[in-house]
Amino acid sequence: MPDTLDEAGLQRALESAISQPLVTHIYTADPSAHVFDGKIYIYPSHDVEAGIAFNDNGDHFAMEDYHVLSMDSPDGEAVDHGVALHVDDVPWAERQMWAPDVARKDGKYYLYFPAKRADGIFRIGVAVGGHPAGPFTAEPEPIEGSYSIDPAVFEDDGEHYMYFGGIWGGQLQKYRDNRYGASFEEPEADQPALQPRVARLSADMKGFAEEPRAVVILDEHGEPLLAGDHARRYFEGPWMHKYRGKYYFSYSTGDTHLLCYATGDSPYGPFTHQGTILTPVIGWTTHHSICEFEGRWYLYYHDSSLSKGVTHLRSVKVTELKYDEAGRIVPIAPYGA
Ligand code: FUB
Repeated sequence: MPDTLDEAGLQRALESAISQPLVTHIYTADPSAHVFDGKIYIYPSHDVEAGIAFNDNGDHFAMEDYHVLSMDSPDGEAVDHGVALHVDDVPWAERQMWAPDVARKDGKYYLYFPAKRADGIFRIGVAVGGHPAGPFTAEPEPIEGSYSIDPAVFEDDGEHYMYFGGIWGGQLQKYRDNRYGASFEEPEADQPALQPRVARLSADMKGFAEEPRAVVILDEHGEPLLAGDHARRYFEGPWMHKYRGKYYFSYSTGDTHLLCYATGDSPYGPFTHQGTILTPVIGWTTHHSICEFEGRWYLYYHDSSLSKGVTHLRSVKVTELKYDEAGRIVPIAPYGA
């Protein structure tokens, strides 16, 4: 359900929505949810109207700062803790503070965020704070070796892994073997799709401990998904969680507007595509996180229902996520079956 609904279709979708925005006083998107000390903290993008026309480069996503939300439970009230980091306080960044994430280590909180430098290239930065709601102080330089967008950090056995990357406006197609090439583009449809990246973080959480590796997503025959397989190939918005000992890598398919997932036996993959988590929402983008709270699982996601379909003015929502006996995620239809 991209942003092509007529007024009647929009109205029907709004009335059948399975959940409501967590907050309505600001627009929020790209929610990364974590439980710290029994409380849920949500790290969203903060959408704003900058008056820039829609384009495939994503220039209309002109966000300038981050707000942190917290909730005592998934059906509780969401509290906005105010500005946690502003682009003016990031020495290397000029604009477009896109989807962030946070990790905790040794009592400190690390906010990871993509932003564009003055030359228009996305890099990923880190800012450090003493409280999950911030404020955060940015490091003077972006993470060495980082590129593209959508960092998502996952802790496993005391190590932290950052997944990242997004195509089109997210610039992932401009990189091969971690090197930028102005002439690089998406592969042809019959070639393997572009792959997200993963890198283990250094002990101080401020850098990569290794060169980023490609995250391979396989089809049911054990072959890498192809670039032309738009309903299954990776586009942006990675997330990792672990359920019953398996690693679940989930992501957005971008131009086919699905959240889907693939499973594997290691945080590095490979992962085998399994199916859909969330069918299309109102608005072009779809982006999520998955977190466990008191033994139940929740999907944090966004749509553009509050703005009546304006694709860069989105609102974060939450709904319960269920698995079947075999560990398959039960697909969710955001506006009912
Ligand atoms: O919010 C800006 C971009 O839109 C994010 O980085 C993408 O994942 C998409 O949701």
